[in-house]
Amino acid sequence: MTSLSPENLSTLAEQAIELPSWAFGNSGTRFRVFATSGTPRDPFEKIADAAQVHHHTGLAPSVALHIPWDAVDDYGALRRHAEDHGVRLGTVNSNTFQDEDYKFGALTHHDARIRRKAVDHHLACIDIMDATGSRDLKIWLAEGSNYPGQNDMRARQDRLHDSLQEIYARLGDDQRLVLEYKFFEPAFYHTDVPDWGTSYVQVAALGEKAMVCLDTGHHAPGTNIEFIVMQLLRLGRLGSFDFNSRFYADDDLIVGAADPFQLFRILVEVIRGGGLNSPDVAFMLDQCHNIEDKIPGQIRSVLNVQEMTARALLLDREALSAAQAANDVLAANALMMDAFQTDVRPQLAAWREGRGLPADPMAAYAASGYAERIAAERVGGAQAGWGA
Ligand code: PSV
Ligand code: MN
Repeated sequence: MTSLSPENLSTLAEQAIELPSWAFGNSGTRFRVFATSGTPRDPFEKIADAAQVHHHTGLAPSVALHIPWDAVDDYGALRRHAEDHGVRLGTVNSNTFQDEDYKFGALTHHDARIRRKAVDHHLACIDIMDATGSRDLKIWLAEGSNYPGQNDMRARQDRLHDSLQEIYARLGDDQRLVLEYKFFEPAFYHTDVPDWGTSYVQVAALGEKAMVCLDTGHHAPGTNIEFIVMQLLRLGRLGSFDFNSRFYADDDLIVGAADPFQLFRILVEVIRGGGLNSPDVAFMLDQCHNIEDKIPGQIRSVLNVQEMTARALLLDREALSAAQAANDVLAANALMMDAFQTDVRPQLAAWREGRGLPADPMAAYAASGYAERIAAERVGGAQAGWGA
């Protein structure tokens, strides 16, 4: 059986996956949000929970914030709190989808007052990034229309460009803007940033510090996502991943759970394009845990990414190039499948132990007593939820 080389293992040792603060709050569907005992009541408790994931896996050294869900009076204190827990604050996500004013758009709105408010929100997010030491501002827009004729789609692209330009101009030298696309929802007829091409066109018009964010859940069924990964890496504009799984729409399920082979294929292209452990490409999760426990859900997620990265590293690229050059279709495909079908879990468990981490992070967390402790301690107050 093929095994991971020392070089593969040192690559894996560098891997870092950012966690979303909102994964630790309650979430659900439009039918029901189920509360869980021990759910954080504020951003400080969310970060303490995220630190548990890093503690047991060594894979998740940073936590993304969502503003205003994670708004606090003192961001310096939040930063120190994260550092005290062995993690740091990462990407700041803006939010222009939960305010009455944004019913018909935010950065694209035809009303200059509303556009101003939306741009100002992003400038305030950059102020927060200055205080938290965050590098990336992630923008996902809930903008579009439901009915043909409702909007002037062309004018909205122009206004989007103007708004983004103003936000971009405020970025510091070491800061970036990543623009996320999504093909539908909450608008259903047209979406202002529906696909990687539109996101690419918009960020390319801004400058080098603007990149595309690829959320794996934001494509139509059957989309070849690894092709998009290849193309964005080729263009030097793949800024970040929001990893998750989908069966139907934007399900936000555990990455690698629905289709591990797709995750493997994506990671093969990431490695091929030089995007693994590259400062240009941030690995993040964008998930919610509606029915499963949240901290173990996040532990499972980062382990899934690690396992599929390990399998992708096993791909014999020299043999693959030779098979491709010889038009040996079946040999080329067999090489992909050999790597994908290799169970790396025993080797990763032993390697983890050798680095002072638990062989089985899921079991280690379960045995730690943390879940029982937060359930007992976090009594009273309002539990955080997706949207608060
Ligand atoms: C909404 O679709 C969404 O899931 C986007 O993917 C964002 O990244 C996330 O919410 C947080 O705003
Ligand atoms: Mn996302």
